[in-house]
Amino acid sequence: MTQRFQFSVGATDGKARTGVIDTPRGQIRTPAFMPVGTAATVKAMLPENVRDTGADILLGNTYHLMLRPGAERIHRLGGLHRFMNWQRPILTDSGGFQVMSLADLRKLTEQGVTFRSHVDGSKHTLTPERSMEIQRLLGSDIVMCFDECPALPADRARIAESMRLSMRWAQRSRDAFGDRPGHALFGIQQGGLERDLREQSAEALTAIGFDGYAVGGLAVGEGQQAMFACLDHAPGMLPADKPRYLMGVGKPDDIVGAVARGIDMFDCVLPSRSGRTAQALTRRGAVNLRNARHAEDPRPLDEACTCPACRNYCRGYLHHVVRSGEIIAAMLLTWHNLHYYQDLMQGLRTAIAESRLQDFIRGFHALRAEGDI
Ligand code: PRF
Ligand code: ZN
Repeated sequence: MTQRFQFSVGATDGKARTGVIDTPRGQIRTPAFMPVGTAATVKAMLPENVRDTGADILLGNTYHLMLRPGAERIHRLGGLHRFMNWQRPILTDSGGFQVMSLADLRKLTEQGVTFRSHVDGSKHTLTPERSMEIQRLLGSDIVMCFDECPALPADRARIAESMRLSMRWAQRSRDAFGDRPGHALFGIQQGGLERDLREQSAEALTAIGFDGYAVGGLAVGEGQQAMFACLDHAPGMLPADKPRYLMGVGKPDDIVGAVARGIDMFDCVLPSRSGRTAQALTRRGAVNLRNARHAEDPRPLDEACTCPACRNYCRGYLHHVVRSGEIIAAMLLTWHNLHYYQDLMQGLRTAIAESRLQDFIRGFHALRAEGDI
């Protein structure tokens, strides 16, 4: 097992790449999807079953874990990997984005952000330095810079000022992170939909130097067309020899379009969250198992899927446990959705390796256009 953090590109197909990130806790095959384990659990799943779906890495959240149970407590209990029984790589988000979307009474200054917990109203401060300390206490393998993601729409002056603040925080994050062999620090590009601001952000981050680079500030309400227009140029501004991570994305078709534009890593609550609201994501699009049309359907959710929900149960059963509010409904649908996402990533990796990504994407859209059977 290597003690180093290292990204190597395998094959390319157009702007898309396959690769491997080597870490002391194991390999991450890219393009990669990271299931979200916000509160030290991928909700409704045992970690060994998350691995069974094909996940190489999970995402955790500084914001949630600092509030409950606290970073120092997790550290005393052996770190996040031991605490939640996931020994493979963990990437942690830095907290700023979650503060802005979840916390109360937020106050932003050059120093950082103070806020009140959405859990119990207690007062907290996050700075680049404290975020780096929390992510170190958690034992995160891939640490994210502390940044600010402005809500869109926002005017250009506001986006520019926010991006410059995030770049100053990126330098402070780099300084506070220090040198930690086997652990990686990723910078986060900001700049909204403004091409020149994205350029300036990429230049600032590249000058500081990171182990990987995220495209932040997208999927915040701008729509897929605008996001893809930005991704037509943004990934190419970031170093080709480092992983590129599109934060908080996305729906299956967002991921496919972003991979074709040069993104290597993704995270999104969609597969796990929709598994708890009766929504299955399949090759033919979304299927709501609450719908009465499934009540006496003896067929599996997806005859081509090898997950336990599809191998062992019919649509009529899944409909029944959804309607009855049974816990197994969330377990089975989350498992299926995560399995579907990992199958999609494997399909993308293989297609890129075999130089047939455009064919794969055509087939992906054709099956979705047919709709559920
Ligand atoms: N910054 C951070 N986390 C994020 C985002 C960001 O811009 C986004 C935007 N889609 C999701 N999560 N730190
Ligand atoms: Zn399935």
